[in-house]
Amino acid sequence: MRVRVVTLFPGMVSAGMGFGVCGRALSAGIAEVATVNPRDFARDPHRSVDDRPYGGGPGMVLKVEPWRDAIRAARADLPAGSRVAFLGPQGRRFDQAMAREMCSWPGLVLVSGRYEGFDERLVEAEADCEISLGDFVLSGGEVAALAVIDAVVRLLPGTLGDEGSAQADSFGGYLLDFPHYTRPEVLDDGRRVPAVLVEGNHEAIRRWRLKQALGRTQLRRPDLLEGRQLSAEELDLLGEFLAERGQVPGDD
Ligand code: 9D3
Repeated sequence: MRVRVVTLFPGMVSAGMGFGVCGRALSAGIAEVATVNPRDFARDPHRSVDDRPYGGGPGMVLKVEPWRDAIRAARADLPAGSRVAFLGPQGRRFDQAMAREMCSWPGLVLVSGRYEGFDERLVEAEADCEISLGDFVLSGGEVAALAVIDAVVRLLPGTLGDEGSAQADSFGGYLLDFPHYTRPEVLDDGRRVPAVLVEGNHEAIRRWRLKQALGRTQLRRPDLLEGRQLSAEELDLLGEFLAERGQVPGDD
């Protein structure tokens, strides 16, 4: 997969690449990430990429021409069927389903804004989609671009070992993870690893993990369970989990 990030701060993007699974995919040639700087497409003597907002108000608005030319240059470098995604707080909330869809695109242009955002006509003319990471305020799109790249690249075939892909799919991917433990079995403060994990009964361990995953999901992210049809075993385990805590679904 080929990715271009259009940004005024290319160093922020390159500094975040090249580590871990993402870094390995880049050096293995599974993904390729480059930056395009709209500053290089500014034509005026001051090389301006932003200007004052029509209608007044604070801050600056990103100008159409240098951004449009940078996006078109990025796009020209990618295969047909590539998409342009703008990053911004008005976008659709990014999720795993979007990451899975994006990893089937041959190329991706991520447009990272700064200041008050883009001239709306640029978005109308150039965007195939708009992505937000959620309801919080970033100072620009670069960190969001890194998050999207990380989520997409780790799904590309050949990027993860068997270990990773198996783990990603534990319990179908619709539950929060179960808690994990490693040595030592007893900490200085006396807290122990749950006995079932030490005893080694694989069926008991599977049921304990599924129960923890269900219980934590119900308590922390009930939205993930809404509209999910739980199996008889899952309902039993969730019931046990909540009973042990003296809680019933919908209690909090
Ligand atoms: C202080 C300016 N805000 C007025 C209410 C609007 C605003 C403009 C530009 C807020 C943030 C930004 C910069 N944000 C991003 O580029 C961004 C972002 C985000 O802020 N939150 C969640 N996801 C994303 S993706 C890109």
